[in-house]
Amino acid sequence: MASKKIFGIVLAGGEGKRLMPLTADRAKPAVPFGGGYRLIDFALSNLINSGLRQIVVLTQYKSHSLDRHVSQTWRLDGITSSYVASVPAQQRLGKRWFSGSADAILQSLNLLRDEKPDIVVVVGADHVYRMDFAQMIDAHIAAGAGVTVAAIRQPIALADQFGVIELDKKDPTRIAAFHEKPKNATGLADSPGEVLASMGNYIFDANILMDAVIRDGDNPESNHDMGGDIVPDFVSRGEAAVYDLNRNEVPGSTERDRFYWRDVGTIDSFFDAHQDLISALPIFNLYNREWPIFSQQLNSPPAKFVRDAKGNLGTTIDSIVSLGTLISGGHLERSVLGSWCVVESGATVVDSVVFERVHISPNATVRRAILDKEVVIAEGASVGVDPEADRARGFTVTDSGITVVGKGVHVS
Ligand code: ADQ
Repeated sequence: MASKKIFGIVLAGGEGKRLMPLTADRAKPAVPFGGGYRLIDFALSNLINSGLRQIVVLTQYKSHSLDRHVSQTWRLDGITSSYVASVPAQQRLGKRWFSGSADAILQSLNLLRDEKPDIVVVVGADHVYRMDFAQMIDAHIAAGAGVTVAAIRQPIALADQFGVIELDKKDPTRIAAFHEKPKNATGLADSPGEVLASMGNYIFDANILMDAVIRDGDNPESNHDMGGDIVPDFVSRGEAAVYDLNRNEVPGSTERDRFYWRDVGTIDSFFDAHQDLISALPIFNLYNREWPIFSQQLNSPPAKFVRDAKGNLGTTIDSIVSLGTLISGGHLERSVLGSWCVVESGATVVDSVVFERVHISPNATVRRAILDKEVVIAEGASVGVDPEADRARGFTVTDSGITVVGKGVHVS
């Protein structure tokens, strides 16, 4: 990889409908995660830690908070040619927005023509994981394929959310068939309960990618989607290689989180991924200093845990608490709290994900809930205790019983 010029494209225009109401007025890659992060920070940290220094983030849907986050947080050194730039849809090819992820690249070809890279790394922005793309680039160069697709084994029950890869029997480094979100997937020969899923991360030689999206743009039958159209086209010509995440070695990874990768596209998977962060032996370790996950550096005081005014103790266990948050005589358990929250005397927050600037008043109860930013829970009120009552109040409640309270709502 050393002698090649590498360019990164982060596809960040997805709407994230299944994460509503968390995506009611922010793009999915801008959804807060793990207290102080946004989802896009994982993809960007991986690219930066892999040595990439020219990265664009293609945005479209409700991109204001995403643009602000990228421009405020991802400022690389101004005296080099390093950058992470957020590029909004600009209608460069007529009066239309991006009609799919491949169209987003087609409409941004000026960026590739300006930079003239040898290799382009195209990644999604919605996943929690660690990955060294330098190793994947080396594998791509060695394979000599048109595209290399990153892959990981996933439970067959999730096959309809992913591109499912069938390997060539003679040459298992090549992809023989690719089914985008199949209804009836076949399990792997050595593990019938699993499929090999595309991670939505691709490596292309730059000129091959440019030709592919231009050809795709001329095809009236195409949906202009990387996974649905571009990758299958390479596969049909025998030009797609696979890179299994289990070949990737990330410094500082633990046995538990070495191959961790989660698509947090639904409320349940978003909630579960938070639970993966908070146990004493986390399934995903945020404390790996050799492969840091970067995010916004808040100019805020540390979190503080105090007795309430009457001297009642609060307790906090198996939780993550972000800067600026104050726990005063409340009880916090198996929860993730964002910055500048307050949990008051006698309040209980258990199995929950709380975004920034949320106020939980005395004697309130929050259980199995996700509270978006600036939610206020009134004194003695409860959320997540009675799913039917929560639905009746207009909150989203998943089949598994997670209640989601949208931004700024006052719960009494
Ligand atoms: P999905 O994530 O369902 O599947 P898609 O909705 O196209 O596919 O999103 C892929 C990425 O592109 C996301 O990061 C999204 O934000 C972004 N994106 C979507 N539409 C966009 C647009 N118009 N402009 C810019 N960015 C856009 C994909 C692959 C599957 C693979 C899964 C892995 O298609 O094959 O298995 O990712 O999660």
